[in-house]
Amino acid sequence: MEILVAASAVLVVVVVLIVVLLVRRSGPGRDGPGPGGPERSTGDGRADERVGRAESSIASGTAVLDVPPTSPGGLGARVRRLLGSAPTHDEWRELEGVLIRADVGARAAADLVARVKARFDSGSDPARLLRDEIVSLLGPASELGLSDARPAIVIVVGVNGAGKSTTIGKLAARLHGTGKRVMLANSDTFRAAAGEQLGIWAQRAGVQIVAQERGADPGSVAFDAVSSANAKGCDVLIIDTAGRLHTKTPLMDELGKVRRVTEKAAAQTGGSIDEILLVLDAQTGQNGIAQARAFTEAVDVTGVVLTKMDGSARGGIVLVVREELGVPVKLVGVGESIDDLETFDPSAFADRLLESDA
Ligand SMILES: Nc1nc2c(ncn2[C@@H]2O[C@H](COP(=O)(O)OP(=O)(O)OP(=O)(O)O)[C@@H](O)[C@H]2O)c(=O)[nH]1
Ligand SMILES: [Mg+2]
Repeated sequence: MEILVAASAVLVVVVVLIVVLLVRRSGPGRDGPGPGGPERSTGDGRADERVGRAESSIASGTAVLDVPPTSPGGLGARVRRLLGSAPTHDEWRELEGVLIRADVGARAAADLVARVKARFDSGSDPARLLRDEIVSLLGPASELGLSDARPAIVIVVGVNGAGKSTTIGKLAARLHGTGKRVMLANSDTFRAAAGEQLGIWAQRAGVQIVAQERGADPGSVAFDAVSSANAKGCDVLIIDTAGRLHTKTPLMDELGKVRRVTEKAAAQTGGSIDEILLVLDAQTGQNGIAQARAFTEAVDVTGVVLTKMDGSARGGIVLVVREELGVPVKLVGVGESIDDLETFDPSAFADRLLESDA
């Protein structure tokens, strides 16, 4: 009888122990939520995938150098996690990689890392330092420099579809809104519908337009437009040009000719070309630097307009353009409507880059 009671007591203890163990295993994390905890509970499949990848990299001993490229919390949060308070050489190298993946470009990335490293100490917030250095690399906000000549002249250049004509429409509306008399000139005599498209923008913006028949010499359109704008007392003439591949030498030479002819016409009216704006699509990535270099060599670009920043593009390319060519970003396109043009704000740009999913 006693043996039976003792055996039952042992059995009860064993069952209780098994139940306790099972409950603890199925509970919400044995050691609290941990870095991956909140993501799992969101039910976001991609987050689960990221956690999975992070766990497998921890298992393979590469956790530090193989941080998943789309960590939650954006680039800034990722930089904080990566560097901590005493970054190793490899972690600084990894920061360079993170920036390159955000389209910042190898040279600008190396420069930024060197700047952050020089200012870093154990109490620093690396994301804050990085943000400040991005702002400092971009330089102060740079307005359009339009002279008092009649007309002040802006030429707009860039590859096909970058957003030149749309930007011209928006810019015309903005200048018109400040009381300027604006004229547009269609030097894109190559594309069939170009004149019509620019005409629609002129109408929306409430400004004048000059155009010639398709196939006309783009240089003579620009030349005549300067005389016409001068005769009509216009304050600003904005010249649209055909989109062209920056690698096509004859097309780039043609652009050089438009600039020279416009300069000559401007000299006759006592003015000069005030701005040559290169329109860059924010989604372009590293090809943007090749575009910027070719256009700068052909026509001495004075500023960049970064378009399509209303999408998910980070626009890191402007850091490369600034770093390697010294050309400032002046305007930003944030949509397809006439009001969707903003003056470039380096601080806002840096904030956006650091908040972006890296
Ligand atoms: N979302 C968005 N779309 C834009 C922006 N700027 C231009 N676009 C669109 O980009 C497309 C091309 O714009 P265009 O202004 O015709 O480009 P373009 O450089 O003049 O093109 P080509 O004359 O053919 O070389 C159009 O669908 C525009 O609506 C922008 O800031 N945001
Ligand atoms: Mg166009």
